[in-house]
Amino acid sequence: MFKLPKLPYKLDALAPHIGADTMEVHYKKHHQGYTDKLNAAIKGVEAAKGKSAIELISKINDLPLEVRKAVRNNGGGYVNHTMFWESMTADGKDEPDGELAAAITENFGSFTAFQEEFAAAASGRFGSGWAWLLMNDLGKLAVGSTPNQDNPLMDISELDGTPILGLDVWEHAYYLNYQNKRGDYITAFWNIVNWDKVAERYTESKK
Ligand code: MN3
Repeated sequence: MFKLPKLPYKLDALAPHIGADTMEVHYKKHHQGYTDKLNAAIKGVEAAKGKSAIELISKINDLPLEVRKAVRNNGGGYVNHTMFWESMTADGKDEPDGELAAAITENFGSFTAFQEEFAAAASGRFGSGWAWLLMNDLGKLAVGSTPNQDNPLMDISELDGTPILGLDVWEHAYYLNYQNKRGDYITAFWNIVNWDKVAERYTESKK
């Protein structure tokens, strides 16, 4: 059984960029909902036994046909949100440093150019989904987006790689703070990125 992971800060910690009212619903209702529905979907499924959530979503095609859609949506939701909460902090750095900063400059030209590309992926996703900074299969940093709760780790995802930073662009992630202005939410996100955590994932993705 999967459990709702503990939030690494208080519900109001990310305000004013993401308010406590948004966090309350997003974490306690949406993330809890994905958790509960993932558990319900894999109950009694032999192929899912003993697997981590990441293992499950990485090999959705290994699961029985009748549970694949539920694991794609809710396993994806479970993993994506767990990663999302960890990717934010109230007292992070303005920009990445060290090896990650160097890799971003090498791949995108500059940190600003990376931010523009990431924002374009986030605002260009029609409907609900996620924007990602990921390590692709060629060992290069790349930006992209996925629909719904798809994650680049999924065997059935249109975008392949190891995600190191994700931004939830479902309306439930920003509507109370920004209404229809997704662009303002994306801009505010840069104030609360946990670059140390992203750097840790970057290092891990190179192994
Ligand atoms: Mn969400």
